[in-house]
Amino acid sequence: ARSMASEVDKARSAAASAKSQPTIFDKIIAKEIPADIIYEDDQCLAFNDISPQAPTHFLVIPKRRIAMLDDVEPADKDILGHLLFTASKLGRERLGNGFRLVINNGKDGAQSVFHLHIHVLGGRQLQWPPG
Ligand code: IU
Repeated sequence: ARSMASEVDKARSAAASAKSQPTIFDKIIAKEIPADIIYEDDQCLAFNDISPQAPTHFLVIPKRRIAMLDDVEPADKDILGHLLFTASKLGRERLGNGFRLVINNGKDGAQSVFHLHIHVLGGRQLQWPPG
């Protein structure tokens, strides 16, 4: 039982340390690698997704890294509100027929980049439920 627990602890701490590493999105924020940036302010950045899943597909991310929804705290409420507001504003400006916001969280949510991001998708009729 003790060694099982320690394997579980190791897996947990590996996951935690992966989550604590900067991602490619930090390099995009720092303009160290190029991205097709469509909006920027002091708190957030929006750029077109490199692998679009709809005619319009961009991401809205906080400049201060939050890895995932699992990690959000009461102190993050302002930035969470700002991200949702900004995604909505850009969505209604660019996608007059409607759009979808998505945040993937963790393994079952199919999250691949551990820097919180809101997907904004539109430009075609989206289906429900998602895959
Ligand atoms: P996810 O929610 O973590 O599954 O989505 C990550 C998204 O980031 C995904 O849609 C990628 O195509 C996108 N992306 C990107 O736009 N630029 C990059 O350099 C990388 C991922 I890495």
